[in-house]
Amino acid sequence: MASERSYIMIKPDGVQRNLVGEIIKRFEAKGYKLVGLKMLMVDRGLAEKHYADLSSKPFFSALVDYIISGPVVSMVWEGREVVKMGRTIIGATKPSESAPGTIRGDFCIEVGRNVIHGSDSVESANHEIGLWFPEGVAEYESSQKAWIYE
Ligand code: RTP
Repeated sequence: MASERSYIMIKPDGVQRNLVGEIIKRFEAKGYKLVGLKMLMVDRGLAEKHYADLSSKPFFSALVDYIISGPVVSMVWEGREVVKMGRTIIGATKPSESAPGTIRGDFCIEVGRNVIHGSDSVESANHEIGLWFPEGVAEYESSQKAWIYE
């Protein structure tokens, strides 16, 4: 059975602020396996689909403008409970509430520039991976597995 997967995206501010390596390092060091990675300029339609659940929010159009304002780094990470633990690594949505040691707690100040996205459930992860990686992700065995899991 395939391990759990999460869709993780470094938003345009994270790319512009040179946080790509730092963010990848944190997921790698935890023990997760990178199975999808690409940089792209997001078109408005894809950004609107990704955030469709928030379309009635007052900040929706600013959010879409932000996501399409520069390149993003789209990733799929795999591993046990990666959705829940990925959200823990990322920290609370509002940087003012995200703990030090989390990505948002360490690297940002405003909710509208919060550096990174992570799927909030296994169902939304599967949906988002289909949306962002229609070509599929890499299937391979990691040599580290026996050193990460019992
Ligand atoms: P994300 O989807 O980006 O991982 O964020 P999230 O689940 O932690 O939070 P969600 O409520 O889904 O919000 C999505 C993104 O919308 C922006 N936002 N702005 N101005 C505001 O009050 C506000 N609230 C949310 C943030 O970029 C948030 O990550």
